[in-house]
Amino acid sequence: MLNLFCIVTVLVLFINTLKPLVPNVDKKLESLVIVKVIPDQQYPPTKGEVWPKPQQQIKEQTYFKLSPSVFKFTEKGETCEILKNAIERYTIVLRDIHRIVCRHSKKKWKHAETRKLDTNPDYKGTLEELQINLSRPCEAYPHMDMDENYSLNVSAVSSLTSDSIWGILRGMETFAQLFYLSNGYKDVLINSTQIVDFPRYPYRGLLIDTSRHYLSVANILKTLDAMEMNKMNVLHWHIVDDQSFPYQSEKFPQLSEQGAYDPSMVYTKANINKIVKYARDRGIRVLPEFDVPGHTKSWGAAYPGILTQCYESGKVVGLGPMDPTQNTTYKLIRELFREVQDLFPDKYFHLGGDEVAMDCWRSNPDILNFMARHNMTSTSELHAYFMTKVLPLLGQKSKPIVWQEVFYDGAVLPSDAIIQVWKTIGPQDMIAILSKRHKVIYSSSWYLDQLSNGGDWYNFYVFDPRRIIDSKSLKLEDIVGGEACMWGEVVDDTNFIARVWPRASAPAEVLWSALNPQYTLSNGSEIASRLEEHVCRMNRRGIHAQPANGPSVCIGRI
Ligand code: CP6
Repeated sequence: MLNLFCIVTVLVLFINTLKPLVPNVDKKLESLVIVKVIPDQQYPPTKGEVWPKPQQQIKEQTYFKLSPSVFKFTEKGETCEILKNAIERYTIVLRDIHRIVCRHSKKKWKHAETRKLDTNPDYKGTLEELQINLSRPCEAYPHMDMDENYSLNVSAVSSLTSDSIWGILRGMETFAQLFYLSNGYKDVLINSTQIVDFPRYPYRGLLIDTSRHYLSVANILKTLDAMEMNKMNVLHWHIVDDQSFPYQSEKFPQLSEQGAYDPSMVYTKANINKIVKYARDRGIRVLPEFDVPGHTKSWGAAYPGILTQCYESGKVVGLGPMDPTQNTTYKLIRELFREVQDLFPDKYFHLGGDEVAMDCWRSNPDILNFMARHNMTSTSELHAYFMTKVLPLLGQKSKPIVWQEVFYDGAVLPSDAIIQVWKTIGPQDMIAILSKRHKVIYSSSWYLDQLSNGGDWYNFYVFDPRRIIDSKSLKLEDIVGGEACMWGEVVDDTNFIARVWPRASAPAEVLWSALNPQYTLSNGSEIASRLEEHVCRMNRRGIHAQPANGPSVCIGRI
């Protein structure tokens, strides 16, 4: 009896010691548990781990050596220009990894190291081939419902299989990430591996803002390279805003002539075509945003008449949001959007609708008069009126995406309109929108313009938008994904890439990979170590991502 009592007591005491390891949190807020990664600590990089982590992966001890003169990609199924371009690209990636080896092999201890590798029982020889089995013809452009599933089997003759070119692209990136440097940077190795992989969310976006600061075309292309490495698939291009109008319109050339920062700081039709094609080759959609009616001051450089005059003590003091009472406003929007729709093949068009300076509307006697004539009692109703008139201007060619204010102010939204949530970290806005059967893109947790101390990626890793909603009646698949937002106030060509990467890699993994069952100290450091490798890998491919954690070294940066 006493014995049993002792056992129970010891058991209870033991369970109590376990408790602090398993944080006791409200089910709904479970995903807000902070990943405990200590800033400034050193995390040893992993070797050949994939970011974002594949859904299912078996990795064996046996491995092969890469020799670029032996290895080849072979097309066994359908092929197309996108695939041919990808093979060319990844051939260069593998050659560049191998160049690091060539530099180190000149050192005099080369032979001893090589002998050691060749006699290791786990060493299975040289990697010969990756067979690419694409079973269906390529699609012309990536889209919301694109299939990104693939399976990958690495052995001497490896194979990559997918029904879709987009799955093949994701699998080729995974394949490239499985290689690692070994034996004192003298060999490039890859382990026998089987992977079955697919994304958790269909929409995995990055917002860039080219109005607050101009970003060069080269930097945007570099961003697309980085997105491909992180399996992100939507570049949300917030192209114009209050500060500048860099979009060069053929129908309305004055918009950028008057509204761009400089005649050189514009995006021409040729620039945009190049960006769209470069993105398509990487399975990335380019979603244009022309934010209306707020954030539009730069339109007024050429067309002051479409903006509202703001009053103070009876005097006009400046220009505010678009003037919803003028027919010319809607005419210009319609004509401009037609042109933009022809340039961007994506089926979606972002209309903005955020942060309208309604105090300016309220200060203007003509606006107040218009509201009175239309029985409107608040400027939110005027915002709804404006958006309700603008939404149909898109016609059949594109479906709208809008910021959450458009939903809350009560615009008449088509059922296929997607709402982007940015204001609250937590489920309440998503629940309100899902209840009205709209799809949602979540971005509140992923404001890359907000800095915290050191490598702050773990602040972005803590939140899964579907996980916090605790309701059986809502359709969680309607949360189509999320977006990391790099607002441009304090980033330009000098710091953009390093500010975004690897911080955006955190939402990229949350949106791709299987739900992380429990964020604890131990797997927090597992994530940190994988990210450490990923940052070095990005640098080796010419993306100058900033350090992820603490002190570290990356050999082979280009
Ligand atoms: N610009 C535009 C911005 C922001 C938004 N729209 C913004 C607001 C608050 C924060 C960060 C960015 N700079 N056009 C809101 C979607 Cl914290």
